[in-house]
Amino acid sequence: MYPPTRKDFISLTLTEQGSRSYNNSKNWRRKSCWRKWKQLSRLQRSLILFLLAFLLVCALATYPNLAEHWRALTERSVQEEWSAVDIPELKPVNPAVIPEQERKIGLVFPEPPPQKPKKVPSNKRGPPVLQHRLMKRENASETQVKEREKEGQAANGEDEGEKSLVSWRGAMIEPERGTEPEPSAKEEGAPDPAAQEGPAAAAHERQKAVVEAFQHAWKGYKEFAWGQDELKPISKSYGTWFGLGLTLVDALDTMWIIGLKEEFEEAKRWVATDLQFTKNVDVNLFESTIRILGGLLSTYHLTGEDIFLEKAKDIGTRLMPAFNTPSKIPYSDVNLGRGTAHPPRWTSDSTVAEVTSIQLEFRDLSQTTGDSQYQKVVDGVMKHVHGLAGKHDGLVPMFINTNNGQFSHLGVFTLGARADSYYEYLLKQWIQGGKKETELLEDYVQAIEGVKKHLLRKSQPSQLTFVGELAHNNFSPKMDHLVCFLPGTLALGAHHGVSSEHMELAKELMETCYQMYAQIETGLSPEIVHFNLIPRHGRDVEVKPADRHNLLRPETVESLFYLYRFTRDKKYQDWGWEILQNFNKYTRVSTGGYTSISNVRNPDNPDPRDKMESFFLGETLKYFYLLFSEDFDLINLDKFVFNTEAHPLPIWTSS
Ligand code: DMJ
Repeated sequence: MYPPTRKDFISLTLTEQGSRSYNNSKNWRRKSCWRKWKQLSRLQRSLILFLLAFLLVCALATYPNLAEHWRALTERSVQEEWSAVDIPELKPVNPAVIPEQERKIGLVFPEPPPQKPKKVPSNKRGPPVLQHRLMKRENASETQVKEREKEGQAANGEDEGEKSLVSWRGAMIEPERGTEPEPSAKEEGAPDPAAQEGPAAAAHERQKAVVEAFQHAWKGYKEFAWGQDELKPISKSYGTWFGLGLTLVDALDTMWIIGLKEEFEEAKRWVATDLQFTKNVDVNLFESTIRILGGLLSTYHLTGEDIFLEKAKDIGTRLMPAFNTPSKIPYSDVNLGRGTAHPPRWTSDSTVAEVTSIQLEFRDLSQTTGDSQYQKVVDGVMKHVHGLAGKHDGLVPMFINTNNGQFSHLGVFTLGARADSYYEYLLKQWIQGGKKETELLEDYVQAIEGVKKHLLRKSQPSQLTFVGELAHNNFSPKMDHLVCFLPGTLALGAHHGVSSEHMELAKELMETCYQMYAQIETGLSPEIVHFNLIPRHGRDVEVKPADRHNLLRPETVESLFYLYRFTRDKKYQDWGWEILQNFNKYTRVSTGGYTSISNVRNPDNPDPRDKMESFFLGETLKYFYLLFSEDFDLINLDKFVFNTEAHPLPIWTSS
């Protein structure tokens, strides 16, 4: 709200006469100065002239500092304006924020030193592919350690080229860390690294930017939320959901994959000593399965370190009471310490996506431990759902009753919240199990046919293919950002031989998901969009006020990763790069961490929400890193399948 306009003001009218007398007085002042100058002695005049000349020489000699100082002063005042309206500091780091001055003077950060080969420690286990991966990662880590040492020097002012802070839209910007200065965003006319140094080099630079982003996020977590569930980066505090160090556990395998060995080791120590599942605490079965159980299992498979399997087995066993229901469809909540489970207070329903997206993890736990009880309960759920009435050409409702085992709230179909990962896990279980469980594949293929028949439409004016929703036969052009997992899943299915048509649909939907970012003012997607169906009216993507938030979700980046892996079309990397830059512009908090925001449509005030979801480290940054990787063996998609929280689990080679 603007304050009411004040009406009391003074009016000044300069008449002809008035303006003439103003000119006269100016002339008079000039003449009187000259008279005074003439009245001075020669010595006095010489002294004054010498002094002026001296000041001029000093000013010229210190010109850059003065300019810098002046710029800092003016920009600080912009920043103060921001703090006056209570906007927290956001610190971009990507190309778009390289200080103009540094770009002009051609500040170049030194290249990383050549890597020294390092021996694989003998205590690491796992299949040869993992050992090979381990070796590569350790070599990379060494390079990164050296880079970090250099960064340390730079931070201590030992690097000559470093400049102190400048600001951008009220955000404090520090000198670049760990990456060479990147060019600015394209619209600002800066060159693209791809054009300068070739595609491979560009991808490498982009990966370094992801590692830097992770380190920045981790810095905030470590400082203000260590061992807690979620960082609140603005208030420099933390949020508690389950009290199980959710962010730390979710991020373990990301650190391993991107080569942050020191950070990984420190987190591992926390897992070994502080991660206890004996607490009297209610946890959500689905969330704790995909994030904690999935995170621990994948870290075990990547590292071969027993502590992760021990912890996985502990939590897996403690989650088992959820399946003690009349229908064997699990309750949503489990008390880990007490060994009791219950549905939400207001209903005996569970969410369909939740009860059908815990299978990869429980099945893997059985395969890895040799104890079949975990697989048995989740396979039972899938068998039951396979035979249920109430589906619509393979599409499932969003709720299922834990007493009678029937779908409830019939007639509403979405690929978004509450149903999304049901479809994802049909395909992925089939892949995980070595493509033998044909019922899973049949259900998946039928469901995609259902999507095509009932939910696909084209938007206006750009003819973007999107997935809407169906409520009692009424179509709604609403699409959650969550649905953007679908292009990646379709591409994965096509890669595994499901149907080449699926790849074509994947490409179309990928374009749509990208446009959900590109058509928005901040370049970041809202949580939900509504597509325009009316010709010659407005733009493709509409956003309702309640849907303008962005929670740092991964789905679009995830799909970009799959699409790049399978097509090798660089445009998917470029799209991802744009998105990463926009996360850095609008969600990065200077003191550490990234925050979800409330308004993607307002670049001047995206309205930070003060929460960094654990999936930002578990998924979003991991998929960014993999998207920019040219090493297609890094989490080989013929050997691993990602759970819905981006934790890679091995595909079974025999069963
Ligand atoms: C994650 O926890 C998982 O990807 C889940 O499947 C959906 N929601 C979040 C990310 O958006």
